Amino acid sequence: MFSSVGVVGLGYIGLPTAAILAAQGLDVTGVDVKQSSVDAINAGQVPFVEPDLEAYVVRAVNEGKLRAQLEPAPADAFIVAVPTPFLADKSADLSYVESAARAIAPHLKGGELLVLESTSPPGATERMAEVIMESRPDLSMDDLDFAHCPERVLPGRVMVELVENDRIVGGLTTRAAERAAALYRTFCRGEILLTNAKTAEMAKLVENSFRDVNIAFANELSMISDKLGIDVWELIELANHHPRVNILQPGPGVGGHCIAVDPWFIVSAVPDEAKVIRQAREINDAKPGWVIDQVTAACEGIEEPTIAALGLAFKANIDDLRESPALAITADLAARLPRASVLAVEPHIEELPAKLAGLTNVTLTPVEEAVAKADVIVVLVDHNAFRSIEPETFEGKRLVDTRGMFRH
Ligand code: SAJ
Repeated sequence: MFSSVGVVGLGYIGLPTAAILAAQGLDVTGVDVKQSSVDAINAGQVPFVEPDLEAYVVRAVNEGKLRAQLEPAPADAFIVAVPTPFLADKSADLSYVESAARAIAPHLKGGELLVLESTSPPGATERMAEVIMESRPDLSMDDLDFAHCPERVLPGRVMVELVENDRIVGGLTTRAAERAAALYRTFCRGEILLTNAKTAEMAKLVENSFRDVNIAFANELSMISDKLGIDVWELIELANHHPRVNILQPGPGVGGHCIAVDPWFIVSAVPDEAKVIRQAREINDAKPGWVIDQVTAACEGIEEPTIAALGLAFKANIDDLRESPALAITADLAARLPRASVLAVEPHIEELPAKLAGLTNVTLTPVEEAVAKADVIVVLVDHNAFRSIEPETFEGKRLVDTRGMFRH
């Protein structure tokens, strides 16, 4: 079957996949364009935080089953796990996928399986095949197998979910899907579901769009409820007693690198049809602006307000600040209200991120001190660390609670 695999892109998904394949006894070549990542991995180090991953990498490297390098080497199968960001017009940037394909092409002999794992717009697997065929006119499509197998793991639980989650495998041909399923079966104990490549690409995008649309509904309800003078949290709690209703929670906007990005790939592929999906993105993207307006209004009449911003992460109980609406709101408030003093509270970090460090009116402050000093408190993340705050501490202060943590 497969005795060697090349994994291109050694990030949050590629490195764990490479390490778990190596643990099954396969010879794995990990490829990354970043020399520092290559060096770190060959020294048994992991350049980011992920529980248990380092132990896998150390073992694989020591046993000679995993080595990292800048260029691909011949292998029975290749997995491409490179970033797919979006461009200014919100369409997917496939340039990393294309350059990975060009790097792999010279090493193909015929008979290889090529899997795209990166979250991709419909048609991306076909595009990857096209790029390979352009580089290797001596090979035909029948000589190679192309499939898409989207990742679905949750950061922080990657090594567990890689093994336990069900996987969708979509082939450009049935043979490709079956071969890709055989490769993933070496380590995956979940169900492996076979389909075509385009459906697999869409399945991943649809999962995250489903969540985005439902969060947008909750966010819209929070703005409607504010106008009508009712408590949105109570409203949702009551409505959710219906056996077929399950409304999500409003917040300051949608962050992270998946849910706020993936729906755009659908919108840019089918702009005329993807109306709800686009509208949901727009509602969620507009929510931080609404929160900023609420905090600005709460500061009215106070000449030099002290604002406590509780939470900077993109969701509760993590330290990940990427695409965080809480971080964007805090930065915008500090810029919009230069006479205000903004006390940023984030128990999971030790120093302010670059986006805030350059602002003279923002200081990273412990929660008790920030709440005690503040005129206005804005709750941006529902970290467990904030649950111990006594509601009496808020007396005499103005509160904008985007997470509904302190409603009573
Ligand atoms: N959020 C709300 N209200 C809610 C739920 C979430 O405002 O009721 C906000 C969060 O605060 C956060 C954002 O949405 O800012 C996204 O958080 P999340 O927990 O919904 O999702 P992610 O981005 O951590 O992970 C998602 C997951 N996808 C789904 O649940 C369909 C995860 O399983 C995927 O693996 C991941 O995207 C991915 O990599 O695509």
